[in-house]
Amino acid sequence: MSTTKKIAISGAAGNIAYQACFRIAAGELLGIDQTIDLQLLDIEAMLPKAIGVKMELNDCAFPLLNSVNVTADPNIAFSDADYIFLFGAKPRTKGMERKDLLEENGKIFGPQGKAINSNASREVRVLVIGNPANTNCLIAATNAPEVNPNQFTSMMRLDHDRAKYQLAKKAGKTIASIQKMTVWGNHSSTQFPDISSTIIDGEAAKGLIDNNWYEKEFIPTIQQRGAAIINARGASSAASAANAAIAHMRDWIFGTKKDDWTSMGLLSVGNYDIASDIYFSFPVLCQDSNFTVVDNLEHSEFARSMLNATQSELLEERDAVKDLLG
Ligand code: NAX
Repeated sequence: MSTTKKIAISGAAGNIAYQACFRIAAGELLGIDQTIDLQLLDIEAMLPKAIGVKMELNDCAFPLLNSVNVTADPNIAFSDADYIFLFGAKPRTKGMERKDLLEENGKIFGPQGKAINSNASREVRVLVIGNPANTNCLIAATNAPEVNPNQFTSMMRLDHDRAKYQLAKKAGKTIASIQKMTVWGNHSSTQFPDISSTIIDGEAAKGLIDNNWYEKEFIPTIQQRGAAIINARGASSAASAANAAIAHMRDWIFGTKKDDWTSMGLLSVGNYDIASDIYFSFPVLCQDSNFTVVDNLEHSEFARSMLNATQSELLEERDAVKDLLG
């Protein structure tokens, strides 16, 4: 058994964290030989609820769970943290414009970036889930100048997994038969779920799947899936989001599967002619807590227009929060 790892979770009293904490404590992130300390962060008003989560975690008597600490101070929550899940964010309320949401949440992620910069392990890996996740990630990373921006990523894995399921269902194949799915861009309705390089049971998906279904049904279904879940459940995705967050971090740490890749929001440095200095989702290969962008994929004219649309939205988001960037 190696040294205990410290995992910080913000938004600990919220819905996704409630689905994630127990699975992480059971060993689903780092494996059954790794002890962990959980460092739970929420706002002062939500601490009683977060303490309730801690009580339940203790009641599970998880053999790997060394300690659980609850705090409203990000400096304490991120202290020596090896892995950080930033779920905590303000929800969009009635009448709130997208710009207001960006500003409200930007105010959370700037100070949290600074707290990571001052307190977290130098090897920390940070996953931003709280929306608007890509731009919150940019804010957090730019406020942590002593941490490599590649140690910050934003979550696109739920979109990626949603796309795999819809494609497998359409093709009448298993999920395991789908490889090399990509979701590009922003975690929003402009995202571009792309099957041009996807393989189904060893064959190119494009040759098996009707293009009209792909463009007219598949893409909008993935783009709108979050809203469809809210309509069905009366609440936003929680268990599937927690599952995606764990899968994202696990692949980042331990590596993507052979002959496959995943989708992650990461700092663009101009790959595929995407503007730099936005957190944009690309196909990535992961190994030993690092990633590399999959290069040399071809884009049709249609694909390029989809990439441009999601890039434009991220550039607008970046402009809207420019005062909050470190
Ligand atoms: P909840 O509203 O249930 O929980 C959010 C929690 O964050 C609350 O307990 C709140 O008090 C806390 N919080 C607010 N400000 C905080 C701060 N400054 N520091 C620490 N905690 C703070 O939301 P939940 O359903 O758990 O969703 C969390 C976030 O994930 C939301 O922003 C949501 O939009 C986003 N999502 C992102 C997804 C993605 O794929 N990137 C998918 C799922 C989800 O919609």
